Amino acid sequence: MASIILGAQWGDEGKGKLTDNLLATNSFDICARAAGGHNAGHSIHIGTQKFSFHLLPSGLVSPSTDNLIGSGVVFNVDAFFEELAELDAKGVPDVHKRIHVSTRCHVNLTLHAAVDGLSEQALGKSQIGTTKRGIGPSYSTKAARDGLRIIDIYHAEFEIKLRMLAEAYRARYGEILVYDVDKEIQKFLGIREKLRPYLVDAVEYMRVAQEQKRSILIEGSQALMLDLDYGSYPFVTSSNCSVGGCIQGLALSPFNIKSIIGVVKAYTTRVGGGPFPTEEHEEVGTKLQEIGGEIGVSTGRRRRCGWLDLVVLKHSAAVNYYTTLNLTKLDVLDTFPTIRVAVAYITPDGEKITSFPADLNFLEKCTPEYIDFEGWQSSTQGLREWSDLPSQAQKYVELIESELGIKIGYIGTGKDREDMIIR
Ligand code: 2SA
Ligand code: GDP
Ligand code: MG
Repeated sequence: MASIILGAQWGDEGKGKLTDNLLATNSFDICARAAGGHNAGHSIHIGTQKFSFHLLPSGLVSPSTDNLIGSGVVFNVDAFFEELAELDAKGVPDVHKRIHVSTRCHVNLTLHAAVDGLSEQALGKSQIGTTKRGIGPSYSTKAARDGLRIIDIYHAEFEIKLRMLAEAYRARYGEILVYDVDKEIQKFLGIREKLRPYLVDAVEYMRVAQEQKRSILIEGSQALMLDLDYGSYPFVTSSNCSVGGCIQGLALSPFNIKSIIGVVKAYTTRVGGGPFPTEEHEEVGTKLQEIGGEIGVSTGRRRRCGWLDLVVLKHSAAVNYYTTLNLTKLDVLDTFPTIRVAVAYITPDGEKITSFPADLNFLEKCTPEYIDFEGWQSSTQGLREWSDLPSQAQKYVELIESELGIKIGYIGTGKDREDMIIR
């Protein structure tokens, strides 16, 4: 059976920490990534050790867990070997034996990253604010059927297809595209035998795993509001980071889903451009950013910060059907005298709406309606028991629970693996 961890807002809710916590407390057989690529940044703190996962599943920190990079992921070979080397250096056992990669993954090329940079430049002020890791162009070439899968690296056509792809982009961008196709071809020729031992037919891997009733933890990357179909398009990533993307990217039987855990930060952040109705530009935003340490794990960018938005969360729950939630970073709100929560948006006609509009021009004209919640103003840092939480903090948790109609089963009170209240 599978448990799925999904980001419920705009990412960086603390999916890595929950993955690690669940692996430590429930010992899953397999941890799998279904979509996205090395744009993800999942942080894990175990005592004094810190890990940042980008392409690899966080399950590698758990010595008894097997790990899969599923077919829906776009695969960067340099990131793969760099991250494995980092884990080796940190003394994590048997990482090379415990990671498997689907041969159906599309290859994320240096070419894609170069194109990502140029297409962002061309957008000027309306930039998406991508991680510039070539994720969008990788999924574009995949959808256009020009892409190269890992399995293609082992065939002579790889070189021909890569040259064709490079020529097509050269025709579009001309000399401003800085890219050496020969160098990339040589890199793949040099690395393909090194990569071979990690490759699997992931359809067969998942079929057998499910037939044998192995326990699977799926680590979502990015988040629902960055989902290609249901996020704040076009300010999204190019994969389906919703529950559907997990089924698709891993050939997971929907009948084997045991739980879908939505990870919700106690306030809201987003990195990159795009709408953010509850964003705080002044003192509150800065305070959340500083106390929350809101810095991008992959790019080092400052994250934009604001209050919790229940309209976003209701939209998120309506797509992902969370069975339970993990509210994270509650401790970051400890010193705020007043905590605001958006419960609706007011349209230009004065109408109240509680669903997230598809039309971003219309959304821009809406203003959030808040309730002001009295803060608890005492430390929740590192608390592990529900009964130890100040009663106002309990009420904050219960408010979110009752508004969404979903149980909050896990509450994060610090960055360490153990800083978690389980209810
Ligand atoms: P991309 O690179 O094409 O996927 O970017 C498109 C949008 O998706 C956002 N995005 C992210 N948002 C939050 N966290 C992500 N991972 C890193 C982290 C990000 C970082 O954990 O901090 O280090 O900056 C992530 N990856 C993609 C991105 O900001 C664009 O809005
Ligand atoms: P992910 O992409 O969803 O895995 O999240 P990131 O790792 O990008 O960002 C979450 C940040 O918050 C990381 O620095 C975590 O160590 C930290 N974090 C996670 N949960 C908590 C929590 O409950 N409290 C605090 N203070 N930090 C947390
Ligand atoms: Mg992150």
